[in-house]
Amino acid sequence: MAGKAHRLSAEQREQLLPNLQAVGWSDVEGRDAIYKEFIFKNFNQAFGFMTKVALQAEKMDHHPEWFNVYNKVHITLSTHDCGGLSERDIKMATFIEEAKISH
Ligand code: H2B
Repeated sequence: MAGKAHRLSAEQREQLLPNLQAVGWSDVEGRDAIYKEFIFKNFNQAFGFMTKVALQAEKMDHHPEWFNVYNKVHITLSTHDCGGLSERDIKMATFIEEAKISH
C-alpha cells in the first residue's frame, strides 16, 4: 500500500471507530488494536472467508493477526509499521465485514 502509515488521530477515531464497534469490533486491552470473533456454519465457510481476506491482505500489503479453529475465526487488526491503528486497519475491517456478508 502506498505511503507511510500513520496512527489515527483523535478526530479520525471518533469518526471511524463507532461504526466498527457497532458491528462487533472491540478495543484490545493494553494495545492500539481492534478485535472481533467470527463464527461460521463449518470449516469450509470459515476458510472460504479467510481465503478472501488473505487475498485482499496481500493486495493491500496489510495482514491480519488471526486464529482459526474449525468454524471460528478471531481477528486482530493493527498496523505494525506505525505501532497502532491506522486507516489501513479501518479499510481492512470494512473489507472483512463485506467478505463476511457473502459467506
Ligand atoms: N500488516 C500489518 N498488519 N501491519 C503492518 O505494518 C504491515 C503488514 N506491514 N503487512 C507490511 C506487511 C510490511 O511489513 C511489508 C514490508 O510491507
